[in-house]
Amino acid sequence: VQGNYDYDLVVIGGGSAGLACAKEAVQNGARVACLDYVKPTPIGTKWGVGGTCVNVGCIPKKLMHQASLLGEAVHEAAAYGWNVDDKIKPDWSKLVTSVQNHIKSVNWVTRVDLRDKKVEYINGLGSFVDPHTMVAKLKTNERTITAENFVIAVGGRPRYPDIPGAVEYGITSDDLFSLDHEPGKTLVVGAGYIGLECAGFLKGLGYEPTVMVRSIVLRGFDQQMAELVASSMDERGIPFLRKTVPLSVEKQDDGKLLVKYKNTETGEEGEDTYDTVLWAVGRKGLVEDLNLSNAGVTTVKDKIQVDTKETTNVPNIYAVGDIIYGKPELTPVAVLAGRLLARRLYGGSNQRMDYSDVATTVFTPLEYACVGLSEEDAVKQYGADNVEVFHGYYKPTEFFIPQKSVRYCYLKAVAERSGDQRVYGLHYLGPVAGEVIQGFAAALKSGLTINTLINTVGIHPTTAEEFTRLSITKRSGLDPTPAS
Ligand code: FAD
Ligand code: NA7
Repeated sequence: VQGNYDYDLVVIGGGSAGLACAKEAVQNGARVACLDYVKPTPIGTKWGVGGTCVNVGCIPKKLMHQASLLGEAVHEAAAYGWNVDDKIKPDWSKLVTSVQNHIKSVNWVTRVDLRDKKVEYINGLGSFVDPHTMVAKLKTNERTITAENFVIAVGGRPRYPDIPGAVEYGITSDDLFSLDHEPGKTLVVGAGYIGLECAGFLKGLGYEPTVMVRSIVLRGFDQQMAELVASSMDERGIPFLRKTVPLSVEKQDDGKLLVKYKNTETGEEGEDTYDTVLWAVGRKGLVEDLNLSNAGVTTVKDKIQVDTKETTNVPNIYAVGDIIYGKPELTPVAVLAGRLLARRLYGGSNQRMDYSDVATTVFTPLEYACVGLSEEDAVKQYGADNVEVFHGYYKPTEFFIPQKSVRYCYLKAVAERSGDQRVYGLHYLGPVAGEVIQGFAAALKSGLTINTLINTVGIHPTTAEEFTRLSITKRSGLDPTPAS
């Protein structure tokens, strides 16, 4: 297999997908190099190996979310009898330092792991010369590398809107987790999960976020659940500017940012000043630097289309992770797809990645997790007459003493209406949502039915047990609020 190439496999991108693929390929006997290169953001933020998840994604996000939940918990603790100062304030720079120290330790462990596993790590920006040749731009020079196979795992980076002042004065999630000053009053533009999560923890940390929503909240998610997430945030004092787009950002003499915006329905214009403007308007795939045309790889917008074996239109070039077109952009998806690809290439496996029924969580102050189909997708796929939705509001026991709002604690199971009542989708809004849904995801993949669900004995008192108590259907019109 080794032929005349420098490597059997070169992986471009040392993030969730690339690292998993490179390590697995080496374990299956391949000679592998992994390129990773991070271009600094417009304000100069940069980071080490490991990709988005570790450096500017899941990990720092979850830590800041946790910091925000802890603040909430301290306030609740008083109601539970703890003598705590209710004027507690977070120290942003301490938080950032702790988060960044953790990230640096993960970067270090990643480098050591690559060395131990004998993956050659090249800190260079890769671009194709032909289907078997790549040039890596290193700090001071260039290196030409040849390989039998290439895996493109370059991921994506946040977009900036095309309006005056966006790049000069705005930041993105790439900057937020290492910001050297308090964000203060923040305009979060974009209502995808990243925008909502950032707004959520900023509020919990005592800042004043506002979310600007162009059209709908959490596109792609179940819209009833999405609106409940938004309402629960609104109730916590996070305003939503609906049907609004930004027009420009200017820096005033006092250093504050003047944002002009427009309501897309009424045409009415408005403005306000903020300390920080955070763009969370989606992400673009990093295809530009790859010179894909030299290798003959075609793109769809800024993504790469692959077949069910993650092969691009060029037979020796594959793609995995966020860069592929039309698949969930999530770390565990990237990791598993990368690993399975390496096993197929070098381990004699035939197993393909199953991108369906991937569970996910939105880490807003009240978390939302789901697996399977949204209600609207189930209706689209099977027809309204063939779908039964079981739902209920519930009251987490631990919410009572601190008198937390139980208004938005809600869950539903979207199922087949007749027959075995196979469950198509589960949706949960409440505490520790990811922990609640993860196990149900395995059940759903194993063909969970409503009958099995309601005959499962719950763990009391938990919120997850509410799934075993679902009895009210939407179709019945009965009130899904609990009596007490
Ligand atoms: P990446 O991790 O982005 O890695 C790609 C790497 O390739 C990067 O280091 C990049 O700089 C490098 N690269 C790019 N071009 C080149 C080149 N030409 N040469 C060399 N190197 C190159 N997912 C979850 O599952 N759960 C979450 O809670 C979650 N939260 C998130 C929160 C935020 C704020 C963000 C931004 C993302 C979040 N994600 C989450 C998504 C998750 O981070 C991504 O799905 C995952 O990182 C994708 O992995 P990847 O390997 O495809 O790409
Ligand atoms: P998403 O989920 O793509 O959401 C982007 C949000 O930003 C969404 O609400 C968009 O509204 C909004 N948007 C997009 N462009 C603009 C402009 N120009 N002005 C105002 N608002 C805008 O991105 P995330 O950053 O949350 O997540 C990134 C990816 O990670 C996502 O694809 C996930 O799959 C994983 P819209 O609904 O389009 O009107």
